[in-house]
Amino acid sequence: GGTPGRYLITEKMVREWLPPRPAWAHKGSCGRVLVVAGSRGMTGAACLAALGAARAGAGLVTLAVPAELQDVVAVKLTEIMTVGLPGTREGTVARSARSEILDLLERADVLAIGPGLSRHLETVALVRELLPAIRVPCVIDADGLNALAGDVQLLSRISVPAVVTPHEGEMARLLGRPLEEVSSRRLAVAEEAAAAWGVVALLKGAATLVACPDGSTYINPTGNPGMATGGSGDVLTGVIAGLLAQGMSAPRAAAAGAYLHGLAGDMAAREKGMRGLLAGDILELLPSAIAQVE
Ligand code: NPW
Ligand code: AMP
Ligand code: MG
Repeated sequence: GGTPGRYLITEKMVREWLPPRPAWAHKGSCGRVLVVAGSRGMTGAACLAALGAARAGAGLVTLAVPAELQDVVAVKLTEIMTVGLPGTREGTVARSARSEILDLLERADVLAIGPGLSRHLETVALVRELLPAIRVPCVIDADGLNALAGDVQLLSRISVPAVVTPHEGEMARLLGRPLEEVSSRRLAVAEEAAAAWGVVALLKGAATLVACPDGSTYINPTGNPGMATGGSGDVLTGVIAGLLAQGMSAPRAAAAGAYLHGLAGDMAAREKGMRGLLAGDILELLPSAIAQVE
């Protein structure tokens, strides 16, 4: 109860929100994540998102990529299952992958979609046709969001809890507004988006904002400029999906995900320095970040 407000995310909050891992847990009970991501040239984004979900504690993670890329990602990923989807000549997910993805979602608890998908017209059509049909909570990022630019009302038609994770450039594209407007009005932009679309709107950057449809907003204190490196957002997408899969609500999964991702980035920066930090280092330190909070 109470009126919604603005809150700094604290370690104590995240500790209280993290779902217990009962002694009788098994991989099926810890949540199954389906990641739809990647295209020729952007397989890394897909791998980082899938591993982010696994590192956040999801029981089972399946990565679906264009079929021509399945072997590539399978070689890189030991713990993640992989699926090949119908692809285009350009190596992106084809429009005709919709029914196969919906079939895969029958055996998943959460969908994460977008990292590295590209802005190919067929892939854009796929995303637009898929989202209104999904029946599990989802995280939409990167090219999954770019696909909605010009038809952002599609977000209001999603009938399940959803988290969108734009950086400022993606938010500007989604809204069809200048980048400067987003950068100078971050809080208002995130809060208006959450209210208008009925989704959790996580606006990335220094002090990531997590605006919720009920009007409350969480502000993340963790993270550092070393995280301004390719792939770090793709890891975050996976982390939030992994937390959703373990039964957290969309606002809490987004806020705790931002906090833990930033804390792992801070630990990585302490170890390696900010300049040489890689997205993979954030992944590697996620378990330590979670252990510190728990
Ligand atoms: P500029 O350049 O500063 O004028 P894009 P992307 C603007 C995949 N990746 N943070 C910026 O303006 C992703 O998953 C694959 C960031 C520019 O116009 C996506 O699918 C990797 N940008 C795809 O690449 C590793 C900001 O926004 C635009 C900004 C494209 O994603 C890398 C950049 O956005 C990457 O994750 C801000 N705070 N503020 C892989 N290894 O496979 C303004 N901008 O064009 O959507 O590019 O984010 O790289
Ligand atoms: P993306 O642009 O999608 O790769 O996402 C970048 C990730 O790194 C987001 O989680 C950002 O919040 C984080 N990040 C980037 N730059 C900074 C910064 N200067 N301070 C804190 N976090 C940052
Ligand atoms: Mg990104």
